[in-house]
Amino acid sequence: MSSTTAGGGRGRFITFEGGEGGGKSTQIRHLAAFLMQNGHASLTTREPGGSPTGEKIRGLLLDPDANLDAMTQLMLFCAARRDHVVQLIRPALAGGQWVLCDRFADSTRAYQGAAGHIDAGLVRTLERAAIGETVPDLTIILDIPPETGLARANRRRGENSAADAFEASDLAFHRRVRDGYLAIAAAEPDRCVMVDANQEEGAVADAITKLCAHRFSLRMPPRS
Ligand code: Z5A
Repeated sequence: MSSTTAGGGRGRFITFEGGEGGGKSTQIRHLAAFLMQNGHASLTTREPGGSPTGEKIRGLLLDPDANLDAMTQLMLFCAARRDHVVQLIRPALAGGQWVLCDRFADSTRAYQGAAGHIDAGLVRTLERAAIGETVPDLTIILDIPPETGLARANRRRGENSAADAFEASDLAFHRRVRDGYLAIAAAEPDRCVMVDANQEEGAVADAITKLCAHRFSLRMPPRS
């Protein structure tokens, strides 16, 4: 988690979503810099994790030896999210910070719901219990073919380190995750915007900068 100084006014809540290796962390860094140029302090955080207790739960969730079934994962993700929202996200937004979160409730819909085959109604009930009114102002879904995203993630991890519990899932699982995100974007077009992540890093950053400048009336950087 990292944070810059508060700039006053109401904070905005922006979440980054998508399959493995889409470049969420990379793009969050670009957006935080752009927001800073516009005088908006931001808090960068992630799920699972973000709060001290959430990070402890993250250790359990990503442990490849834990062998958790999708229902156990669902409950742990929601417990971690509740703590994250209460301890970190709400106070930051109330203090005027913009919160940039690497994954949030849509990850649960896509991974445990669409890919893990848990009933969508149950996923949404637990989502509401976990987040209440703390719904993102904007969700950026970085869309990438799973083969490409997994190859990026493998390169970053290196050949000698073990995949986490989700990276180790088969390609069919990652395809269902992508389909899940496509369905979320189609169902909530005001909140969710799909961005093509299968392009060069700078091109993805430009697309996100333009999107946020338009959505939140921010100044575009001068052309270099
Ligand atoms: N999960 C879940 O099941 N349910 C939930 O409710 C939640 C999560 C919240 C968390 O893993 C796992 O938990 C996640 C879903 C599940 N697992 N999966 N799959 P994590 O936090 O360890 O990892 P992640 O969220 O999946 O992040 P990531 O995909 O590993 O990375 P990323 O943030 O999207 O990408 P990145 O780190 O910015 O970039 C990855 C690499 O690609 C890196 O080497 C970059 O330099 C490179 N990169 C970035 N952009 C580009 C472009 N444009 N071109 C080429 N290369 C690039």
